[in-house]
Amino acid sequence: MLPILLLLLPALSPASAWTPVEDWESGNVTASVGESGQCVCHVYLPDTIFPADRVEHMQQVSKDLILEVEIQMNKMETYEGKLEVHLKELSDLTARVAMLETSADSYIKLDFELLRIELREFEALVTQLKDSLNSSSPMFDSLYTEIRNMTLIVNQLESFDKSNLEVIRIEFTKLQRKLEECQTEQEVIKPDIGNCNHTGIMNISRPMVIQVNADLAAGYTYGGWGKDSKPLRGSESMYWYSAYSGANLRYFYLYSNYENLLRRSAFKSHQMASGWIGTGNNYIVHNNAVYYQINSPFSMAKLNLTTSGYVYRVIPAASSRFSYSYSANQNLDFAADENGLWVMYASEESKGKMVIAKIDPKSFGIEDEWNTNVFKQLAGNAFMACGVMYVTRSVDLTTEEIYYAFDTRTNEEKHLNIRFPKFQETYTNLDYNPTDQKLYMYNNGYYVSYNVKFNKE
Ligand SMILES: *[C@@H]1O[C@H](CO)[C@@H](O)[C@H](O)[C@H]1NC(C)=O
Ligand SMILES: *[C@@H]1O[C@H](CO)[C@@H](O)[C@H](O)[C@H]1NC(C)=O
Ligand SMILES: *[C@@H]1O[C@H](CO)[C@@H](O)[C@H](O)[C@H]1NC(C)=O
Ligand SMILES: *[C@@H]1O[C@H](CO)[C@@H](O)[C@H](O)[C@H]1NC(C)=O
Ligand SMILES: *[C@@H]1O[C@H](CO)[C@@H](O)[C@H](O)[C@H]1NC(C)=O
Ligand SMILES: CC(=O)N[C@H]1CO[C@H](CO)[C@@H](O)[C@@H]1O
Repeated sequence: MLPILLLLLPALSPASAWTPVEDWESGNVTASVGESGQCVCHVYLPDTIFPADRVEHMQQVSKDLILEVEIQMNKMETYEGKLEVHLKELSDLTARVAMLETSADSYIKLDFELLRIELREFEALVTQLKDSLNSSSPMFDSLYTEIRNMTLIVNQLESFDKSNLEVIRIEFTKLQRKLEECQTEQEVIKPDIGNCNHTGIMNISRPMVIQVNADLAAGYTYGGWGKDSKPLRGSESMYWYSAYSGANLRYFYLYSNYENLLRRSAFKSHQMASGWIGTGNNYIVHNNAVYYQINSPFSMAKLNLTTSGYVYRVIPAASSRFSYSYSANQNLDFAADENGLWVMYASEESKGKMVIAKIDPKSFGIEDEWNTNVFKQLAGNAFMACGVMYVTRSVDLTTEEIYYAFDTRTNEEKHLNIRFPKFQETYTNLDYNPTDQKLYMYNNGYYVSYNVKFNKE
């Protein structure tokens, strides 16, 4: 398992919304809450010079590995179907524990080159993040220094003592868990889920950049990720992801929870059947079904993830001539909010202006439609929240703005300029999720999310 760095940026909510976090477990990974409410995590690396310390480290490592074995065993109970895979993991771990226990000098096989590549990626990620947000936050500086230091230490370790690398891996894992915890806490205290008693979006937080896509492919810039907007009971913590090197939907992955998303450990991967490959990347998951566009015939498609069955519905008026500005083929944009399921498109009749259509999930037909005055081709993307369509466009390489809103409840349109920073310039999927009031963006290969602040007046 390779370490995953997770960067948590300041949340929109004020500092008061955060509960201070105690020092982390053994103390070598600590997390604290910074001045502006952000999560600051520090990793202290072990001293690599004194072999005397090593014994102590080894004891800790053994404990951690035994803990891991326990975790693996719990997993086995939960995922009976994956028993075989976990048994293998378990025997690997057991072998490693046994090795550590019998000899402090034992060699633990780890791929230094991979670790170095991973560290270089982290460094590039932090640099990019820092540049794109033009931030002078001390959090970036300290992260940057820590990654640099870790790179140096990895280089030293390779020639010094390979077993210490395992300690670093564990430190990484702890850091990752700590950051996940910060994230979870933030989710737990999110107020007002499902409440539409407000006058619309007031502001969007800074982006939370989670990590590069699960295919680890920088070229997979066409995709999406997020959560089911109306999850089945028991699937509330499920995440989904799909991406490809072209504007197609070919594979779809489901993760039982956030941790497994980070570990790239999908519990289900679905290959789209022949004839049902999707186009554009404006798909969503709603009530355990994927809603997406197909081009033959040009129509809305639904993949029921429970049964793996497909159906489609043609929208006669919809045109395949109008796409959003960041990507071709994005003709049907699906969305789900507190009020249900939607699809946004443009038609010849509307002269390329966006039409909002409400989908009846039972019949998978259109039950109502609204014409708007916003040209689809000028928009970057669009999403629905509380029955209002919000449309985005680019301001510059690092800034996006919501510039238009159409309220289907009142038929009123509004011009807005709610600006928010982007991590990377382009994106192919942006959707609001009513279950956590977050925006999920697939930002040029990276998972990015935002908190949404509504105007309560
Ligand atoms: C970054 O911020 C500084 C002030 O904090 C400003 O002077 C500079 O122009 C900004 N750079 C960009 C590229 O926005
Ligand atoms: C990184 O290393 C430098 C010098 O080697 C040291 O001064 C600094 O405290 C280290 N920083 C962290 C965060 O470990
Ligand atoms: C909506 O919010 C306003 C002001 O916050 C409050 O006066 C009103 O009672 C609320 N209405 C409902 C239905 O909750
Ligand atoms: C809106 O959010 C941005 C971050 O995206 C933040 O810098 C700004 O202060 C916020 N504005 C208001 C009025 O809350
Ligand atoms: C998926 O199929 C199951 C079994 O037929 C059905 O109960 C469920 O409603 C379907 N889901 C959707 C979203 O169509
Ligand atoms: C609590 C704990 O394990 N602290 C250790 C952190 O790492 C240093 C060496 O870098 C040890 O001396 C501490 O005991």
